[in-house]
Amino acid sequence: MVQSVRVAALIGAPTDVGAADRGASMGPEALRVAGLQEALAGRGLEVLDRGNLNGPGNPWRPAVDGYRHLHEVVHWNRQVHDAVYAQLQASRLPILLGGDHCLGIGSISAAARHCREKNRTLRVLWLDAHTDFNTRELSPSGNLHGMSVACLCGFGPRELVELSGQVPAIEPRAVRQIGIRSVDPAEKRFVHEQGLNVFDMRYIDEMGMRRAMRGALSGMDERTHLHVSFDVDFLDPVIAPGVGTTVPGGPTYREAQLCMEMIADTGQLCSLDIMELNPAFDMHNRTAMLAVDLVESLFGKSTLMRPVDADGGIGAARGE
Ligand SMILES: [Mn+2]
Repeated sequence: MVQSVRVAALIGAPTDVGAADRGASMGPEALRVAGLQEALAGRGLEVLDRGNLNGPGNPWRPAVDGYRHLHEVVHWNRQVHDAVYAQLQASRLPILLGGDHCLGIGSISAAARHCREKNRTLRVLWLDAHTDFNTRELSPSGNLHGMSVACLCGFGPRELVELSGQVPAIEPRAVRQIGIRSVDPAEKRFVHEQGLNVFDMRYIDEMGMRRAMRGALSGMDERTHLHVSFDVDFLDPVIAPGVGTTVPGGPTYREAQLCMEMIADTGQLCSLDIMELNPAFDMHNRTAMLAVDLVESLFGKSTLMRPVDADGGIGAARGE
């Protein structure tokens, strides 16, 4: 299948107002330094770098009424929503360079608005160590980067929940979460109650990444808009130390590559977030370079040409 969108637009959102640690604000530049634009161009995409969005600094205050920095988080998410939506309207593939994962609210709200207008079905793949399904009642910290998916599903502060122009922006059944291994106790019950589709590490351990991805990508058709929200802490910290909230026991290099390659095989990736990269915790920008390497696979880089069988499985690689 040929991808319908071949022009990608990079949108930097240099902020960490939703995070537990400072430093994700340096993520966009680290991804550029690691050669993201060149890598995408190497995959045959035309790449426009729209530069960075602007917004308030990080006031580093405690939670008020259960939320930390709500005003700042709303400001940044409005910027992100408008920028991502504008690129989708222009038939480009927006790539949001985070920034912490609270910005997934703005990005996915824009995708949801776009899909509604174009009569397309949104499928969100949330690659993350965390479910990000907290509310202010459930969250131990009040950090909004742990509440993104709940906000998108209609649970959260009005200004964030309403961003897409409809509440909820998405239904839980539009989401597939992969790589999950850290969920707060009360959040766990809420995930279950709302019926979120989660392929956690136990599932990946027992069934393999291939089965998880087959499940996560099942039921799509030609009208599906696939949005990938890639939190870099999805990856095992042994290979990806450059994030604020490392959780041991994540996907290995090979598992992550397979995940990205299987998404690429669908040919339906229409929007992407690369989130939570934190250069303050990284070593020689290696996590940024790994993220770029994985994004290449996400856009179809593979070792050899592979025939895809009718079942969606692959045959042995052929070198001709
Ligand atoms: Mn996250």
